[in-house]
Amino acid sequence: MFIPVVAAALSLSAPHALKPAPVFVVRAKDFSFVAPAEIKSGPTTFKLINDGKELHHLTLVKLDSGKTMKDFSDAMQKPGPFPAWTSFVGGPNPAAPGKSVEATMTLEPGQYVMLCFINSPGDPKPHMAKGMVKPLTVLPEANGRTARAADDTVHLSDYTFTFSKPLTAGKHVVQVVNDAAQPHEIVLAKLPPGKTIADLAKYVDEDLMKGPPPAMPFGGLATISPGRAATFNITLTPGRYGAICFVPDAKDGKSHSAHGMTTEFTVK
Ligand SMILES: [Cu+2]
Repeated sequence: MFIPVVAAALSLSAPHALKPAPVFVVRAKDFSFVAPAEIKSGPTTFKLINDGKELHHLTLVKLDSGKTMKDFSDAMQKPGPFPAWTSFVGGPNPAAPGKSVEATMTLEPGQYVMLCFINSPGDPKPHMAKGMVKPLTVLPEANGRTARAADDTVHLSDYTFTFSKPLTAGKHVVQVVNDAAQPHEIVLAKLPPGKTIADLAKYVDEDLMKGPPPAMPFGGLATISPGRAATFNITLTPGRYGAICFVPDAKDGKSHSAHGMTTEFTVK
C-alpha cells in the first residue's frame, strides 16, 4: 500500500528537479567584483561579465566552518600558500574586456570569497591585492535546482589535461575533475596562426602580461582543489586551441605551465 504513495511523490518532484541551475551574475571592474552578498545553496552558474579594461577571472574559495572573513584577511597579510582551512571550488576563468564567461559549481552552505589572481601588465601583485576580494555567504536554504549535464570531461592530474573526447565546434558544457594531488585550473585560448601555448606561458610567466597577448584567454575553470569537480560553458569555432594551468606549484612555486601543464588541440 505504501508503494503508490512513494511513486506519486517522486513524479511530483521530478519537474522541479529538472529546473536548470540559477545564474549568479558577477560584474568585474578594474578592480572590484559587483555581486549580491548571499545566495542559496545548490548548483549555481556563475556568469562573470568583464566591464574592465584588463583581463579578469573569478576564483571561488570556501572557508572551513568556523573561519571568518577576518581570519581570511589576516592570513592574506602573510606570504606563503593558502591556509589549510580553505579550498578552491573553481569559477569562471578569464574573460577579456567586454566578454563574459560561465562556470557551474555546486555550492554547499558556508562562507566563501571571490578572488581575482590575475595581475596588471608588468605588476607582480594579483588584482586581489587591489580590491578584487568579495565575500559570498551561501545560505543553508537550497535552490532545488539541477546542474546541466556535461558533454565532455577533462581530468586534471599533476601535470596534464586529459579530455574524455576531442572538443568540437559549437556549445559545450565541460566537466572538470581534479584527480591530482594539487589544485589546478584550466585556461583556454584560441591560438592565432604561428602562435603556440608556449608563447602564452612565456607572456604570463616571464613577461608579466606586458604588451599585446600572443593568444587571448577566453574561458575555462578557475582553480579547483583535489577531489572536486565543476563545469564550464564554452562555445568553440574551428581552429587551433591551447589549454594551460598557471597555478603555482606546491613544491617549487613555479607555474604549473613550467611543469608541462599545457596542451594544444585542433577543433574541427
Ligand atoms: Cu596546475
